[in-house]
Amino acid sequence: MKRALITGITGQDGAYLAKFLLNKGYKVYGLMARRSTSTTWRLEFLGIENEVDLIEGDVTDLSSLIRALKISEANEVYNLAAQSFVGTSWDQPILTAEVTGVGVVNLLEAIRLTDPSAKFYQASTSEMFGLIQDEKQSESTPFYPRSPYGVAKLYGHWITINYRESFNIHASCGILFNHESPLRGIEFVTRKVTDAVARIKLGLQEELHLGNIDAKRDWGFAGDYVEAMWLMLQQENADDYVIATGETTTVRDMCKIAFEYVDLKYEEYVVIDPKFYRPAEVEVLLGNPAKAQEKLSWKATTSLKQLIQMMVEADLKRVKKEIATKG
Ligand code: NAP
Ligand code: G4F
Repeated sequence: MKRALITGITGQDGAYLAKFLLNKGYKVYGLMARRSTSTTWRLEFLGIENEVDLIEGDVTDLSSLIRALKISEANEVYNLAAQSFVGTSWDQPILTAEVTGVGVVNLLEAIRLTDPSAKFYQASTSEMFGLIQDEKQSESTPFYPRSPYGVAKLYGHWITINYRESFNIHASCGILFNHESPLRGIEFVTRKVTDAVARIKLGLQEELHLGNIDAKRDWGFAGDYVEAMWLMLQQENADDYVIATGETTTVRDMCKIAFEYVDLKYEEYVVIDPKFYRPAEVEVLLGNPAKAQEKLSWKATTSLKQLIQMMVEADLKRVKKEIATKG
């Protein structure tokens, strides 16, 4: 039986990846950071909270990573842990550097010290392209990060490549473009919108305050994207891949899709609030997933419309439940 260790298992991707690997017959371990309240709601949503083994640890604590690797004896290690919200990275740049950047070398060192034959996946990001240097970003597009988060991720990206080249570790980076789902954190724009749409439709909210709605993103479904992570670790040689849909849409048009699904007009509810503008913006992202398609036979299968509808449906269900519970 193959054994996997997932850092960030309580996050959106961690939960979907855990479910995907369980379905493939893996024994799944997850590194879980200690928090004062429970963080397992996503694992519960997918019905797998009792099927994964959770090990307490933190990517900033090397000893806990060594312990987690020894307990799990993982053949595959997926590093999904991060301070992943771009907005917060300007308020907590040092924490972001320590968790999202240095956390990566901690885990690589732990692998080097325990079992260098373990395969490693690093969650790199399209945010590294930032101020884009090519209209369609591919593996050869130069990076130009625009946030402390993007800068920290760039360190994680290059240190992963460096450990592959220095120590022959099977270490791959997935340069994933934005991917969303009903399990997306509420602070990210898609989920903020779909949650607001549900609340407005059910009479609990009147307005939705947003920042730069002219920004464009290449949005896919997280459930599709975790398969690409796994595929990378099944290749004979480690490599880096862009994972994207190849289509880009403005935040404005994404809002339109969400509001129209419940027969509302976004223009009547969205209020532009400079509070949500960023000190430096990534105006547009558009990925070229040709290499993943050719080498991994991977392709995004969920359209933005299907994705947003799935998210609105899930939020309508949640809000209705909330109303019923409150009486
Ligand atoms: P997410 O929902 O924010 O999950 C992040 C996970 O990291 C959570 O489980 C969190 O634990 C954990 N974590 C945070 N700090 C930690 C620490 N110090 N030690 C151990 N664990 C820690 O993020 P996601 O959307 O699933 O993304 C997964 C990864 O892919 C992240 O690295 C993200 O930066 C990257 N990425 C995401 C996207 C995207 O569009 N979703 C695109 C490209 C790359 P708690 O639950 O305790 O907070
Ligand atoms: O949903 P977002 O916060 O995602 P962002 O910044 O693109 O980052 C996400 O994707 C990255 C991959 O490219 C990941 F690496 C990262 O971890 C994260 O998952 O914002 C998307 C866009 C931005 O341009 C933002 O300025 O939406 C714009 N936006 C406009 N109003 C807003 C809002 N974003 C948020 N979060 N909240 C708003 O009110």
